Amino acid sequence: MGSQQIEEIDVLLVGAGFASFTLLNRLRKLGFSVRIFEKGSSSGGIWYWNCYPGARVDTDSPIYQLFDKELWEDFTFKERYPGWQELRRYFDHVEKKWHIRDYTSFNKHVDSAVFDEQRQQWLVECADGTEIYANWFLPCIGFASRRYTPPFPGLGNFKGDIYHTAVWPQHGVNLKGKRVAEVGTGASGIQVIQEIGDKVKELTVYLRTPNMCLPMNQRLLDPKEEEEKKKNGTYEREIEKTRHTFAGFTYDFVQRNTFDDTPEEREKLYHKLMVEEGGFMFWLATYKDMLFDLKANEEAYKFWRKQVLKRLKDPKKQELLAPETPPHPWGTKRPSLEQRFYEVVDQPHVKIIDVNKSPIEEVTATGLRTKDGHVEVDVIILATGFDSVTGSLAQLNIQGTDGGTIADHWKDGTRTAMGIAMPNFPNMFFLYGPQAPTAFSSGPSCTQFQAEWVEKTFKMIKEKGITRLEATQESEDDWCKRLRAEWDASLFPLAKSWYQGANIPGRKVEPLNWSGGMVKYVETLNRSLENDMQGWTYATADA
Ligand code: N01
Repeated sequence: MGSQQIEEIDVLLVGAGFASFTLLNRLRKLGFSVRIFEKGSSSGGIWYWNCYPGARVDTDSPIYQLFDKELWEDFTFKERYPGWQELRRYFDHVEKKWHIRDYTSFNKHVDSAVFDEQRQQWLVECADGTEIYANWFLPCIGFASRRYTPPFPGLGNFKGDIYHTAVWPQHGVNLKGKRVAEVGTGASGIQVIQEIGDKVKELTVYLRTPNMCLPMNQRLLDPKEEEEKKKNGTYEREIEKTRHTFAGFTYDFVQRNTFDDTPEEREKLYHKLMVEEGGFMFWLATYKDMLFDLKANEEAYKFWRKQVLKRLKDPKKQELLAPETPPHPWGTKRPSLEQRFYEVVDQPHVKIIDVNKSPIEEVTATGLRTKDGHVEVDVIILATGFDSVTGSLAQLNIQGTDGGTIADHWKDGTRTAMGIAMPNFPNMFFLYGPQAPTAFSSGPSCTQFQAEWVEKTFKMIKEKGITRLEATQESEDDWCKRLRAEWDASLFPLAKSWYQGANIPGRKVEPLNWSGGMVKYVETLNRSLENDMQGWTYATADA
């Protein structure tokens, strides 16, 4: 096909989740022609793929949604923490309200994108042969679109069924009465275990690092109460709070250090946060030194452990799931929110194998072998996570002006300008990706604050007639320096976490997320547009 026949568009968005939805709505209102390409057959982003048993979000209502009143005024979530089915219902609602389907092509797997200097456009190609020219290219593919499967020897020989939580069959799986092996205890693993634990015949959990789970304190929302909150301004106030907190939640660290309080005061605060309130408050509404000072962190761990031990009777499981010496400082790996996790795993038909002492040596036709023996199973569930944060973008063949791909750009380490752009990749912005607050934020907050900035930028693009916009090298260098300084001041480097790529053997260990908080992040983005767009180079049509 000759290039003259290829469709042209102002803005191409990749992925049909929160980020693309809000951008589509904003940019088309500014008069740009916009299209979404989505590789799945339906929208929802991560909530299309995340349909494993028990999958639900760890951010509570009402902030896990797009903040537009026209969306929330006639949609009410049923639970404080909605499950994946409910989130799909929400995405259907947004689709209808904003006519998203008219602008979206499903089953369009973007394979490559090359910047054409002559045309000042991206040529984007899909696996099915579709080609499109876009003036602006915005991948919105999240931080978890490249799953990770450990190379267990013999995995291909297993005669039963193997499922990865990231690509769970859309039609579901009947696990009733089955013997199941489950690997991984991140957010996905914890949810699967607590959901299937009572239904299966035997469950063997292969544990590498215990998750320092927090009680979710799930509850049904009262529709009348929610309607009242919408009328009396509570929704608006809660949403507004997200702009002023570290992680884009409605709550933030208390402005005291751990040892400013007496032991009794500390106990009271910890109890309130972990037991009474639940959710992430014990992580993100606690003393401001918890994630920066080891002694302060140990106090949090001691309290957390005491609570968990009360819920486990089996002394071996106590030591595995809440050891006296923590494997890493509390909260430096992502804590999961649990509902009955500890009660479920405490049952005798649930076994836990510590793979640090007994690594998985081989998967056989009928089960898994460690040095302690062979466990026969019908099903293996891999909740082993992702090539997180950078993997999503680096797996695509996106070529910049120097001919290199994003993976080439990052060969000596991840580098971005403010977690939203990169030099050599003009006219491209990515949302909810590397070096942004991504993993340290509530997804909708982060994406919407970034989208607000993109909207502002596109207003400027329109006003000034900008045809090419590129982050400067200085802007990237400066951001990498600041990011590293924030990271090194915290306790995060002390955990082998996916926050820094340490979950994938052989991968460079480096900070992948901005840990300096949402407020500083948004300020930096906004400042970069001031003084004739410092931090950017641009060209206009008449230049
Ligand atoms: O992935 P993970 P996830 N042998 O990387 C283990 C978001 N999310 O899908 O901790 C044995 O966290 C690995 O062990 P270790 C959320 O941000 C949100 O659970 O590296 N085990 C770990 O236990 C979340 O944090 C929601 O030592 C191996 C597990 O596999 C992020 O996505 C729901 C292993 C992987 O956990 C990722 O979550 C789901 C090996 N060789 C996801 N390799 C909600 O909002 C890895 N592991 C609820």
